[in-house]
Amino acid sequence: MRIEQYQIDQHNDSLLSRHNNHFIFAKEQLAEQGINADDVVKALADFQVAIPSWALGTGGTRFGRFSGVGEPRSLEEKIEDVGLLHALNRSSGSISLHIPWDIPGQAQSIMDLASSVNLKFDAVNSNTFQDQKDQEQSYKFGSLSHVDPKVRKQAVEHNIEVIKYGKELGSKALSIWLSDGSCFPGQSNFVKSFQNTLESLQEIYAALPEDWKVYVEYKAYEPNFYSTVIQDWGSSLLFCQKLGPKADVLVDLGHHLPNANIEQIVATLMMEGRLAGFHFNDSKYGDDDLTVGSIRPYMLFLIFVELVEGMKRAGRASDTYAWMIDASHNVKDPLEDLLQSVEAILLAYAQSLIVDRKKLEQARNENDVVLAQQILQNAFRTDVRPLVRESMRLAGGALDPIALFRNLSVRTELMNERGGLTVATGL
Ligand SMILES: [Mn+2]
Repeated sequence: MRIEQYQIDQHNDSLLSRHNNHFIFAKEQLAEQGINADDVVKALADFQVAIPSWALGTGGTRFGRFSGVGEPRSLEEKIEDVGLLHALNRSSGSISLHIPWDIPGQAQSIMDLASSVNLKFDAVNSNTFQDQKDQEQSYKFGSLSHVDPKVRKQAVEHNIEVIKYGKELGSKALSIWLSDGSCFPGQSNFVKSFQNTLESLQEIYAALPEDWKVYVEYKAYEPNFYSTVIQDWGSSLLFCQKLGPKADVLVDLGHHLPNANIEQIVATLMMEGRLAGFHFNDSKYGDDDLTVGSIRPYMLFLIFVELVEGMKRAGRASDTYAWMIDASHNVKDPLEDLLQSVEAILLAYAQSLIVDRKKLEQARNENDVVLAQQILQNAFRTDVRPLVRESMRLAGGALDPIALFRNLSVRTELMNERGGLTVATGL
């Protein structure tokens, strides 16, 4: 299924006068504070969030999985789905593949299909957290950190193969999340695990093409519950520093211990020039992988405050970082959920762009704690939804993507095309 531009235009026409009123009001409000709303709208249009191939189907839990209908059955259908999202919001212009769940058969035809719906290929993700059919060595007790060099070799070769697939599609980065660790005290030697992992990563690093990066993602716990080899940003940074300039740290919002100050982690990584990008999601307890902004929107905003400041300081544009949604759950239509997530990201970004940084710095220098807090909260409490809508509209997207998704009965169409009993590949 494709969404045609005239369908989006018709939808926008029906909402335009109401939207214009809201936008003009927001614009005037911001102008009173010396902020040009059009600059914010422009920045929003440039902010693209990659969609991972594994978020297009209904996720599961340890206890069960309730499949949705019309889920993508192949890589081609996953590309089609992300194409639908991007047509609606113009902010989801790339897809991140997971190997071996999404091995591209014919690279050229996959690339043609992607460019026909205006998509690029984001980072490619390797998988050594589960065994594949007919795999010689098992990852039950680890992969890149394994005590047996044969297992490590297999895991290294897998990552190099993932780079090969990514190269064919024009990706520029390999993303590694390692589930290696131990479940019980005594099970593994922390130092040897680290050293084995470093050696394995060095071999992968050596296979990176000239203009590629490797993103090293950390996670505090799960699936291992006693120790994880790359457990926190410090470990991740240490690996990256030992590997070299092509390695940067990837922050996944759900991969921290409870109450971690993630915005401070972001600030530190950006100060060191080692932030690769972000995996956005939200959580109440652990790695819940819920819709971005659904639980802690203020934290998301505070993270964006640091991201914007870090980008400014480094003189880097937003498209030089890797922004991706990494979420998966059981109870929503995955495409509607992704539209909500992208919107939440853009809202937090817009709010962080309207923070009065000069005044904030002044308040900090004068130890005016009340004013500093107020400056941030003023921005957070500003309704920036009209700005996000305006940016989507100007880029050719819909003023209300979820409403249009429903009006066009996209899911029913997909069910008619693909059937009711589909299960997205890899999940
Ligand atoms: Mn992640």
